[in-house]
Amino acid sequence: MSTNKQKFSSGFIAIIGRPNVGKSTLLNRILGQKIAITSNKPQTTRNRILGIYNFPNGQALFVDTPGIHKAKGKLNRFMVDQAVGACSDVDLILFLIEADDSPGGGDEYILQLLDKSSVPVFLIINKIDLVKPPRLLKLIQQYSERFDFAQVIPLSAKGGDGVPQMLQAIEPYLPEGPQYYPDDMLTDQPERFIVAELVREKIMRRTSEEIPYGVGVQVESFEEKPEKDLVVIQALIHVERDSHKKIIVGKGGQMVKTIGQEARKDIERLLGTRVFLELFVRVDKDWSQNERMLRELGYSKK
Ligand SMILES: Nc1nc2c(ncn2[C@@H]2O[C@H](COP(=O)(O)OP(=O)(O)OP(=O)(O)O)[C@@H](O)[C@H]2O)c(=O)[nH]1
Ligand SMILES: [Mg+2]
Repeated sequence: MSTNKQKFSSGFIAIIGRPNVGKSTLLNRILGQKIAITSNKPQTTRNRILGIYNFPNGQALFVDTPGIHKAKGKLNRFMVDQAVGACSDVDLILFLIEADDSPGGGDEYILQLLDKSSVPVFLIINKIDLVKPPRLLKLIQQYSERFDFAQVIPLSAKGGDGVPQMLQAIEPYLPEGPQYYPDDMLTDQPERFIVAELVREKIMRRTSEEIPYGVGVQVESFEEKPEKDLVVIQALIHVERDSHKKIIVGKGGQMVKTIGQEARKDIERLLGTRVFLELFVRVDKDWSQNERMLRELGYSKK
């Protein structure tokens, strides 16, 4: 091996923060492709989602996490555990906040977790498109007084401003290490998982109140028909109540049809083929409190 060969570096980077601050939007922006679902409602993400980003001589493994919040109920406790658990065994933590918000109790809870950790933390101030510079300066000052951040980076995950600068700042924090995944891989999530998530995203975006929080989606069959450039997918939407089923199905099946059409477009883009998507809606009363159902839907560590 030649001695002047450049070293390769690689490492894990957790993206954490309160719900709805833009963690998943940032992951998608870093990758330049949508692998994590997003919505304007809190608690959209429920699992850890790995995104693989390649530098010329390094590989950064970003872990998007559910928003950290006061969890009530089994599903929410699973979500928060996923996020908190993602902060150990990483090389860097990106703590995301929103530029148009002020420091509050939710962030203080996260800062107390960070106090106990020895991993370097970047404060990422997202959504700078929503504020004027003086506001930003005040926020930087308030947070820097409270915690010793390795770096403070303002950006817009949605518009992209500041994201290249963030990536540049991250690279030196990657320790020397192997290339964990091939160059052309974006995530280790199975396609089936992302497909189910895309269906759930459309439901998150199309429904309101408690309905989106009681929805779980499962891909039941995924059949590739390469000779027809087609994938045939059947997915099951679990809801908690009859009244929720009624709303998701909609008048004359109109709502579930719209959800299916919107999800199909994203799935076709993801898979690069034509997709035939069939959706079924089933009532599983209070499934989100049921250990067996949680496990089946991937919301359990066991
Ligand atoms: N204006 C503006 N909106 C943004 C920006 N980044 C994200 N958003 C919006 O913020 C909302 C939440 O984004 P998500 O990426 O789903 O947030 P999250 O932190 O992953 O949320 P959870 O998964 O629920 O914890 C969405 O409506 C995004 O479009 C940004 O830079 N500017
Ligand atoms: Mg998210």
